[in-house]
Amino acid sequence: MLKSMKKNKNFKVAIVMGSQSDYKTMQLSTKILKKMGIKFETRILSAHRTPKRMYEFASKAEKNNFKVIIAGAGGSAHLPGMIAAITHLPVLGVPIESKKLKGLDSLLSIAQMPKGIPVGTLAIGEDGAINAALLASAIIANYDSGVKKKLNNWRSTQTKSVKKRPK
Ligand code: RP5
Repeated sequence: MLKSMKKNKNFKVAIVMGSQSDYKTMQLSTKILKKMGIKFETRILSAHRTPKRMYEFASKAEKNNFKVIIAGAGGSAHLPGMIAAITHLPVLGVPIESKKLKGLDSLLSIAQMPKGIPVGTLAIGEDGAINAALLASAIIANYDSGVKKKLNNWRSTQTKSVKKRPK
């Protein structure tokens, strides 16, 4: 474990989203983090409608003890990429399933980052929100044995729940 991480085990994950309308999807990330016992905060930040708020958050995220940022956005989904441009913290992007293009717009917008500023892009919609939280948990698990145990239990419960034969 890194010395700095050992000293401060107060790890937090940020779950940010472009709009209230994204919360239905992003709430699934919160459910997973709760199960893993990981502290998190949720915020509405829009790259387009509230750019100053987004900048304020991203520029202070490390100082505020966030270790991973999950960012959900839909349509012209610039939020994850803009946050990644401001902070070196890992940013996991969740493409929200938009009404008009079913999230393909969000996916391409989040995935097609220029080299140099990465965003870890997840699947469109609910699967993406769940997997972003599992991935954030896997990152935190490297530094927190309690989270590692919970994550491995969660995975083995999932494995056990898969029936051998269809009914
Ligand atoms: C994006 O625009 C948000 O992330 C949201 O997915 C989309 C639509 O926002 P609303 O018009 O529903 O507020 O910035």
